[in-house]
Amino acid sequence: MRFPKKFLWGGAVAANQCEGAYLEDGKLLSVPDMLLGGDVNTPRTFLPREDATAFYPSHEAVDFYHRYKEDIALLAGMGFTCFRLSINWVRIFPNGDDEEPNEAGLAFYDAVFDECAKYGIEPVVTLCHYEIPWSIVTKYGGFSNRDVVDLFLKYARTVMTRYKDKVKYWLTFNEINIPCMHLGGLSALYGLGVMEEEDINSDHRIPLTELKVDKQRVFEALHNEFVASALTVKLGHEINPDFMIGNMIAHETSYPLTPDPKDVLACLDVDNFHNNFCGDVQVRGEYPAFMWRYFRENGIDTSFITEEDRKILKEGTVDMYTFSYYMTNCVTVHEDAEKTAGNMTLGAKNPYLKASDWGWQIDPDGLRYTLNVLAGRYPDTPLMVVENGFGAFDKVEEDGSIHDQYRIDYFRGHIEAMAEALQDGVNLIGYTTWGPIDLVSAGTGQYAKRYGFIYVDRHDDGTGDFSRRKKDSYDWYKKVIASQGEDL
Ligand code: BGP
Repeated sequence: MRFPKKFLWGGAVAANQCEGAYLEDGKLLSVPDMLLGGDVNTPRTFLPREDATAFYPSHEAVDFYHRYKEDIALLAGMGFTCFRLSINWVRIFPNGDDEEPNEAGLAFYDAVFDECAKYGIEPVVTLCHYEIPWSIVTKYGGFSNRDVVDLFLKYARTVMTRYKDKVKYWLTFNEINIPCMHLGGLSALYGLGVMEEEDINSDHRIPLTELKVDKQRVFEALHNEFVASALTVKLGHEINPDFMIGNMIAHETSYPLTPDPKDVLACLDVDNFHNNFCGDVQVRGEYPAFMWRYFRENGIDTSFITEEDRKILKEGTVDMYTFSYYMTNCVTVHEDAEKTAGNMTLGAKNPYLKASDWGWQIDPDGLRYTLNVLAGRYPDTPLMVVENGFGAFDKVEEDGSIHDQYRIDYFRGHIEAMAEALQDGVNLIGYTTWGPIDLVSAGTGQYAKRYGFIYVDRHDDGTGDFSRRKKDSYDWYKKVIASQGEDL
């Protein structure tokens, strides 16, 4: 058998990208609800005040909120043994600081988890997949305010207690390292809920790439998230010692573009700053040495990293390292190198790789490499790939079929790479593809960038009836799961 018997097979979504129902049953606004959709070349835009005529993709998304039964049945049809989804913090604490949780929100996730249980699907729950309550941004200044750590813990305690017998796998913050990959506004706002007053109160649309951001504040906010994550791990184990609680890193694997030692060193720096910084804090429980150098050289005042917090980080290390993997990038000091569009950042173009329509370079071998590197760095920590997928324009044929061979090819390569990594001895416990059902893209806000095995009839011009249909990749993934990765 190529994959272990207990290997978790499934897919991953985020509440803000699939649920819709953005003001139903007591829910209030979260960060993504304030963002307009962009297109292939235009990033999402922040709009300070709601505009009824504007298109906010998360407001309806793909209507999972009302269609979760149909959707989970479709996922079960592929043989999923796990399903990664996030709890939308604002459904539970609509203002972020409410005294009591919102029962309607809690009841919704009870129903979702019960539906999963019906099919023997293990939920893998992200506590915060960019869904920071909007009032936490405006009233508290996001995670740069230490009080928000307590608000998050109250939320974590509420849901972990409520679902302690329904959910075993938990992830604290989605892609906690994105503020390091891109020190600009999108990641500070998405990841940390940090935005300057002036931008919050502006009266015009602001492209996310243009949001102002103060570096010192970003590192303080990120530190508070580390502390919140570590305290959540501790708390979770008190609630149920069987919980497996992980971090979640947007793993940006990089290669030096040339054998120039300067490129090799530049690549080392990128790897350390983008990946290993957050990984080390959450797996090893301490800030790595290279970060102290970075802080020193960049004039960051580190007095916010107190002795007490360092103890908390040590006591709250994660049970598993989970990560997203879509592409790889090259790093070079040579300025004439051709650039490519990375997930959140710009890298140099790898001449050996093809790219998606969004410029994401496809690299299955890089996944085997990444898994081996991570297993070497964190030998005692199980790994899980919790996002991997191919965003593409899909075409519905006249007879309703969708021939997404490119997606099958992408997954085949990456599953092959995981099988190889298992042979290498890597402790890999599961795999969830990104967006098993089409949803709204996080980076562009588009419906057109589709990831699913299941197509959703919904488009960026607001048309479509939300109906679902299977793509060719649906039966293919079903076969892969049924054969434990044997039949690719
Ligand atoms: C990751 C996010 C997801 C998801 C994915 C694909 O960064 O965790 O939320 O959206 O990327 O990105 P995009 O939607 O921009 O194609």
